[in-house]
Amino acid sequence: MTEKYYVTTPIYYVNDIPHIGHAYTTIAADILARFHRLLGHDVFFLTGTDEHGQKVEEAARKKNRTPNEHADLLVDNFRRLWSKLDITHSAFIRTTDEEHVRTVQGLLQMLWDRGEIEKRGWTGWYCTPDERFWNERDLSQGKCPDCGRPVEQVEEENYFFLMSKYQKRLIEHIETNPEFILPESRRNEVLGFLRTQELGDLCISRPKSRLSWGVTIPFDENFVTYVWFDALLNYFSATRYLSPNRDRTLSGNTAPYYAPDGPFWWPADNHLIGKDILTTHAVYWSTMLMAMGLPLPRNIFAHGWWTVEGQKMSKSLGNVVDPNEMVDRFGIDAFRFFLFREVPFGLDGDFSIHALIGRVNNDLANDFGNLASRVLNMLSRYRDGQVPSSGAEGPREEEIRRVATGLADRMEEDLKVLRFQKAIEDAWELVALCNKYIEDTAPWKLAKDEADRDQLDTVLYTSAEALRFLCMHLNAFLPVSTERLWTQIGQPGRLGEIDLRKEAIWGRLRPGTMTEKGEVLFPRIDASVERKPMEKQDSPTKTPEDSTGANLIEISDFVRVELKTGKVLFAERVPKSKKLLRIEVDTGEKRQVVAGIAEHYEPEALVGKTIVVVANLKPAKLMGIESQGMILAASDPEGNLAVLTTERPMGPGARIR
Ligand code: ME8
Repeated sequence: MTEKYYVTTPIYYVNDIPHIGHAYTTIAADILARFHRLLGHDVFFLTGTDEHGQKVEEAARKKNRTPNEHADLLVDNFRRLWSKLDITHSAFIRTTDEEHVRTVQGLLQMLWDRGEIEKRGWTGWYCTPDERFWNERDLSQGKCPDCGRPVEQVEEENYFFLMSKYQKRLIEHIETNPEFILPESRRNEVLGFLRTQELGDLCISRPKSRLSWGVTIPFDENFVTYVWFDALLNYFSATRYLSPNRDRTLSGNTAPYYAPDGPFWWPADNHLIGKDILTTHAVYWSTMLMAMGLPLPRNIFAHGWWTVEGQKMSKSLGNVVDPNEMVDRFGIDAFRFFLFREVPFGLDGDFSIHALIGRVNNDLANDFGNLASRVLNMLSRYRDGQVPSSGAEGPREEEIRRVATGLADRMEEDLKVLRFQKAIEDAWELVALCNKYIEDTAPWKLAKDEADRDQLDTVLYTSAEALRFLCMHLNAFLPVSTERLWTQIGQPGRLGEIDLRKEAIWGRLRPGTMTEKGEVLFPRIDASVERKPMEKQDSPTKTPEDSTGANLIEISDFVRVELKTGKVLFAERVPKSKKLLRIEVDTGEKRQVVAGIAEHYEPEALVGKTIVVVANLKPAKLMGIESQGMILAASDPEGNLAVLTTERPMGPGARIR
């Protein structure tokens, strides 16, 4: 029987505009899905959107839409992005799907009938943005312990899933299944929490008087289901109506949606999530499955978070990385490759255009791309594009063959525990080996002497066969360029559809195969003409090449300058100076600044104004007076000068970006 492989991403809040974080998890799942398909496994790759709950309800209300209309409009942001990134998901689930809603209700009814759910009165605290309840003791200085935002007190009757009784079993499961939660640091984190704190029961309902946008509780229509309880069930419900129906037992399945024996696809092999939602998956979801009598997933992997040039990504900072833009500028493969080559999966990473360009130019253009174009050029020049039969092989060729044929096993081992970076490095060992091989054997010299014809054939065959191996093994990471290279080296059909185990046999490259030089696989990016990162485009038609490239700084250079608003408290002329004023200013803290504006401003005229101060300038002495910062002013060629102020009243100490 064919091995099955079921991988999931979180279902993303439909409200969000997709960003690099969403793309990261989804591309990770795509790499795994593609790799498993090449290994001949039956793959179910699920992604989708989380559409119920307060956030969607509120956002829809603000736009004068029903929550349904709102979700229908926004879901396409995700669908379009996945198509643009060439994501190969098998299904896209929406929690508003009728089948999902029925599954949730079926399972709730089953848990209620089994006594796994209880109704209780409850007083506690609620964090609206996080949609989570907290007990008094959970709060951190009276605020939400997770996000730090204010919480509101609530008193109401609700339904509770009796999660606490599974605490011991969950600890045992994590202890006996070392790969259940990865990476290990996250596993230890969950274990630490479970061993030291008492697990409470989980409130899984919301009264409709407070929230109506959700799945109605089947045994009490005054309540809807807590959005997380509904959302987590997607991983199971999808197997009932969205999975590839690969065997008859599934397509002919008439069992009720909540049938506890589970279909072929359950349990999932990898639930990929960000570290922010580990507790909901490792604890809520696992105990829910225990109560339902379903097996637990093989693995939950919590990856790290991306910051952008050292800063948290946020709308207010305007530094949100839009994957659409990255693909437009650099292409699918460069973006994918950077994300998984740069940072080990599981750790936090920092995104910058500078680093991305570095990776593309070094690893893709210099290493892999250069190897490909060298080999194709030599085949064209010395053998009219035809792959020759290999001559005698020596130790060098044997080494390449050994590394190439061991690659599938090594990469499979790496990807079992989601070591994407290591898998890429494994393939790069072959890239580096081949580049060195070409340097050492110098085919351009061999080509000069007919007596070396056999040896040249060996070098050409070995390098071309190695390219074929690289295409196959890197396809999951670089789907677009390897597919192209596959055609360039004369291979028939689609690379993405091969059976890796059958094809990864050394010598299957047929002598006589016609190759074509084609275009450069990974053109180098000229960093000097690339736009400043995260810079907003002035007009949609403006291209990076429009910029002169002169005098550009990176955003990372700019953000090092701390600009703040400052309220002028006092100003006076500096004795014996025509130009300088000493100004006392409140920038959140009091400081003095010496500024060369005395010819343009009377000191009194400045008092009370809100000006702009460079707040992190090293102090310097001017005419013996220490200046703790600098005031921004505009000056023109006519010699006019105007101190910058804010367009609207602002308090002192506000950050300027
Ligand atoms: O939490 N770096 O949805 P969500 C890396 N609907 N990954 C990031 C990231 C960042 N800066 N920001 C977000 C939800 N992510 C729930 C999930 S599942 C049953 C319900 C990624 O839209 C990461 O995968 O907030 C994270 O877990 C996910 O986006 C959260 O997406």
